[in-house]
Amino acid sequence: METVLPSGVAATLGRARRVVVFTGAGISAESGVPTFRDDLTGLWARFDAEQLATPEAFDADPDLVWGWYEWRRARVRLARPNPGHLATAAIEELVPGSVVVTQNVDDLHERAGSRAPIHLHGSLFAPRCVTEAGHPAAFPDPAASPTAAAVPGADASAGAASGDGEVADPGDGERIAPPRCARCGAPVRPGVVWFGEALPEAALTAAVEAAAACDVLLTIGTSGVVYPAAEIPRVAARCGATVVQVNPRPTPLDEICAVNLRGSAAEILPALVE
Ligand code: BJW
Repeated sequence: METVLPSGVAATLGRARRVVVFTGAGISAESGVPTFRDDLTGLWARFDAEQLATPEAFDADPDLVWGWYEWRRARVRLARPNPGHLATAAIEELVPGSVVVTQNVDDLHERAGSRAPIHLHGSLFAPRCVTEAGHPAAFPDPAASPTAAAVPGADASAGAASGDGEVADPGDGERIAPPRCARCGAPVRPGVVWFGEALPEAALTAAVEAAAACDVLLTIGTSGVVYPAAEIPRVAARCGATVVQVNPRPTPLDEICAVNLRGSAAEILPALVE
């Protein structure tokens, strides 16, 4: 494959009318949010995400799973958008027909200024009760708002790489009992999509439609192994879009990408919008 520099991709972006920026955990890594499959420190060293991120795990040990999500939510609140998130928002400014599709459950795209990112796997900030009605639940603590304004120390414009707060080491697996739904008394669960659960239909449909209609899809910081999300770049490629990947390591998506930029999102994405 010919070597394409970020400047070549920048020119392609400059000509594009519709861009999809498809992101995974890697884009938030430099904000201090651990990825799922390549971080052998902290939380992920002790717990297997593919075991804990399941309805079965919550049924078996709700306090362990709720405690794990509370730790993650606290960590995200202290994190700040990094230059990769900010460059993603800049791409939306550059190409008005852009759509951000994220697998991430953090709110760093929003805090970086992205308009309405499509969250395929839900949000850490949208707990709901476990019943079919899924009543939205309040956060257990009033300070836990997802918005930048409510996040102490969060300053999207600064683009700092990581937050400056301390979050207790998660390795202890602190158990926290999930709160009860104010409306029906059922336990509250995290508002995320666990393995074996359907993705939110409207989000998935919007993501597939955007991928099918775009000229360029950037796939950023995802291992590309979790379906159906991993179909999104493949849909774009099948429909004739130029697919560009930003990732320090190879992934199964390499084969469908016209360009593979090996490196970190926080370093490479800003170079695409300079
Ligand atoms: C950097 C970087 C830096 C590092 N810069 N890059 C087809 C085939 C096989 C299996 C399936 C299939 N279809 C469905 C399945 C089953 C399953 C699945 O995909 N399993 C596979 C793992 C085998 N899928 C499901 O169960 C889905 N549901 C479903 O299919 O339902 C069917 C159904 C229909 C109707 C009714 C009922 C059911 C649901 C999937 C839900 C995934 N949920 C999670 C957890 C969310 C909540 C939480 O956060 O706890 O989502 S799992 C986890 O993986 C999370 C992520 O969004 C997702 C993807 O991970 P991601 O973002 O790619 O992170 P990593 O860590 O894997 O990769 C990070 C990358 O960044 C690496 O490549 C690094 O190199 C890179 N990186 N630093 C740039 N600085």
